[in-house]
Amino acid sequence: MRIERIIVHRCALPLVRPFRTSFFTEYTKEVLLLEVTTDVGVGWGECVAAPDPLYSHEFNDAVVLVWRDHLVPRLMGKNLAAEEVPDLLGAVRGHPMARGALELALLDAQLRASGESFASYLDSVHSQIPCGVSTGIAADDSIDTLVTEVDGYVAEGYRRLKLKIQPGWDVEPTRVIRERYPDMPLQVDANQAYSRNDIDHLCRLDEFDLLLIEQPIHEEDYLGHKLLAERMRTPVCLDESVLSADNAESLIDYGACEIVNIKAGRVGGYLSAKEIHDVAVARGIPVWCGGMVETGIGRAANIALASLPGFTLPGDTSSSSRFFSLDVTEPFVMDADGMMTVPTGPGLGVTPIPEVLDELTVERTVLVGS
Ligand code: SMG
Ligand code: MG
Repeated sequence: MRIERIIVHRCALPLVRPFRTSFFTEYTKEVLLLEVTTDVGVGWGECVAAPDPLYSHEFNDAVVLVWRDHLVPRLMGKNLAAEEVPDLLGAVRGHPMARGALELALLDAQLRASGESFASYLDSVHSQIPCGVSTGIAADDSIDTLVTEVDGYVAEGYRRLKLKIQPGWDVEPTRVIRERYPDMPLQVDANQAYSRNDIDHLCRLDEFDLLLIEQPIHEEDYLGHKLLAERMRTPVCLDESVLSADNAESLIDYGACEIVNIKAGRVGGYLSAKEIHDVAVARGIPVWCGGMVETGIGRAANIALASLPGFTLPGDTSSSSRFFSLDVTEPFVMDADGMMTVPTGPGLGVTPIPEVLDELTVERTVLVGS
């Protein structure tokens, strides 16, 4: 496969409600979609970076520069298979979201040409997956607002709830939701908002019978997570700390985590995501598919990934309508039992709807070709 043209579509999708985490409140999803034309056809990729470097160091303007000056030039003029992308880009340090999006677009093009679905390529074992939903911190700091939002998700059929927490918004909201839904699988995500000095406080969450606590402490504090895991009954799950298969193996064997959140963008792409899955399965560690408020392009890929056998916990694989009234692809719709059908068409099985893409695009940059 030879790359002939690359277009970056910078899109802005208004969110149905603000998404507030311990580090940021998002009102509009600004996303870079990559359209890569090759001699075997077109492929699409989504970059999960945001406009600002708050979830991780990556951000959209930097991604475009890294693509243009460092990553794309290493792929040009070569007859390549998508599986060669990680090695071809290997000399460049960091920027996993940027490299992952390029790899995804080339995988999509390659699979469309061969007629195979992304799920089948990844060795999927399920045609449907159970869905969880991530609930932000209430924009007005009100537990009533949280309850209204959660009630809506439960009525829609979600099989697992995740609450975003931070100091001052943790024990009480979790208690209210647990008392209201005693049997609902429930987990919390702090996005690094605590430190190893907060272990006693975090242990107060043990009484709520949570599935897991996600990334409570700074991403580089492995000892802090290990100490917490030794003290807390609730399993400790890592998100931001997990960057590669070797790093996942180290964190698991060191005792810093008991469950792994897999997000392809964070780990450099779906091939690396699958390696992490395999490492975790070999150690009996459950994994689940994280989300980065993806459009239908990234959502399709995540749903395929979540259908691998080691994904034994529901992922942040909600309906498109959880975030968007208008998605760039046909929307993903969870059924009333909280299950999502895994796409079966060639490649990702979805493409942007041209008129909708036009409507949502705020900038179009040609990186290669004309
Ligand atoms: O796509 O459902 C989704 C979002 C899930 O909470 C979610 N993601 O740390 O896990 C996480 C956060 C990061 C979101 S930053 C935009
Ligand atoms: Mg997280």
